[in-house]
Amino acid sequence: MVHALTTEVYKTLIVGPRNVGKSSLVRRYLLGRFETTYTATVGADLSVATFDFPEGTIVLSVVDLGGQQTFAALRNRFYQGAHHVILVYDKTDRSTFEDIPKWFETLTEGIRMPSYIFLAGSLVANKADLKDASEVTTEEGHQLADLLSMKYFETSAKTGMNVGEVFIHAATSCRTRIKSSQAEQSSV
Ligand SMILES: Nc1nc2c(ncn2[C@@H]2O[C@H](COP(=O)(O)OP(=O)(O)OP(=O)(O)O)[C@@H](O)[C@H]2O)c(=O)[nH]1
Ligand SMILES: [Mg+2]
Repeated sequence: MVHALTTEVYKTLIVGPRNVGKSSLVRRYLLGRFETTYTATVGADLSVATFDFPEGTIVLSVVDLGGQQTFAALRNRFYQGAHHVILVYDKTDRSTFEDIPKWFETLTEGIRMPSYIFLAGSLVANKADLKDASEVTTEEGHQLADLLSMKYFETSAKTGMNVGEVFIHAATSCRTRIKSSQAEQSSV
């Protein structure tokens, strides 16, 4: 039997405009179900995902932030110290895609990472199951992700498409980013 050698704890934020499906992605990943009715997240919902890798366990604390404008000040209080962000837009609502650079800017200011660590993140185009309603192309999504140095995913909280991949990437990228920046630090 293989015992985990280490347990590392990281914090990821799931952020983006209201109604894009952030809570639905978390619910799909952690509970394996989907709800069609929209219940806005009031403030923040906190949950934990655990990953057992051969190298050890990663505990990811997931901070799901309500996207409504009224929560802007409150959201800022959760940003600091995050290791990773999952930035979500709705592929069927172009205005949410156009808002992403503004969200990214607010996040990078709010997180206040030490200068030697880059913000690791993913750009997620959700509601990809609604193919006929798509208002943003895959190519546009990729281009924006490249511009922001984020990894691009197309997901559906409804079908579960790519949802596991997003959270596993969050866990593993926290580890590799932190490890490589520590190595760089110690080699200076
Ligand atoms: N078809 C489809 N609908 C989705 C998907 N993800 C979420 N929805 C629907 O979109 C609506 C909003 O989902 P939420 O997960 O509450 O959105 P949110 O981003 O958490 O919203 P706030 O908490 O207000 O920021 C709900 O009615 C969901 O059922 C998806 O992948 N496909
Ligand atoms: Mg929500």
